[in-house]
Amino acid sequence: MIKTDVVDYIANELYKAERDCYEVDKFVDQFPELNVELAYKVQESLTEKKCREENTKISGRKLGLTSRAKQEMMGVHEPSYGILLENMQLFEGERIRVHPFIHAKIEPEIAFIFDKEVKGPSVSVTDILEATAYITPAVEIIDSRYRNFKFTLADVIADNSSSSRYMFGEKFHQVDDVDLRLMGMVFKKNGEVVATSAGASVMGHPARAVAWMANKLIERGQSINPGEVVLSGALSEAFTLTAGDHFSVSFDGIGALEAAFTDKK
Ligand code: OOG
Ligand code: MG
Repeated sequence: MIKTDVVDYIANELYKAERDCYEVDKFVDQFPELNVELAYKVQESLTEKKCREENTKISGRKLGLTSRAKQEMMGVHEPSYGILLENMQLFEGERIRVHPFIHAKIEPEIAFIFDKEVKGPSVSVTDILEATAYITPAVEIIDSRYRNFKFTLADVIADNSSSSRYMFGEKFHQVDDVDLRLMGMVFKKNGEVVATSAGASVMGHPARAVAWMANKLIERGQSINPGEVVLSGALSEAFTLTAGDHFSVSFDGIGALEAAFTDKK
């Protein structure tokens, strides 16, 4: 197959796996040419297909594998990024149906909401903080399309960094109100503390992860746009979720967010 065919083939396989809720084998074995660069092309093709088929549009971006906890859990030691679409957003208070998921997990994150454009290639932590309108607690539901949630860096990038759904708090906070590095985090599952962390778990400073992404995006001619939301990447490992589960993430100084799951249709 020629390269553009490989890109479209993989994008299509991943699209169908998500739509029809089944696992696929990772693609690096079948396509040894699948490197990081080609994988971002697959991600773009997949995004275009979803926007077209699902009549939705880009609402922001997400970082992945930005904390040691996540890198060790997944055995992938470099960060990645992905796209968030409008139809992936969930709102606090709604019960989240588990039916569309293959084998979803949930993770605690920080959402940055931008009111200015951020364009690489020399974006710093300060640039990110200056362009941020608000920060707020967030959770991401990830749902790798790969068998047993196992992948290489290129595979996970092609699969839009495992993204599935996201939710962020409706109470917004100024970045100056907190020290993002020292900001403590407590993650609870069904009332029990399952993880604790602090902002610095994400690349030393959560805004550093966002700056890293902005500097990568420009290689593809892209930037963070005003109005977009960016998820920092999880501050702890991710947790399996099933119907009936209830999760809460609380951050020092910026409040909490809750997510409850149901098997009701
Ligand atoms: C890849 C996506 C990781 C995060 O926050 O670290 C991610 C995965 O673990 O499936 O979203
Ligand atoms: Mg995540």
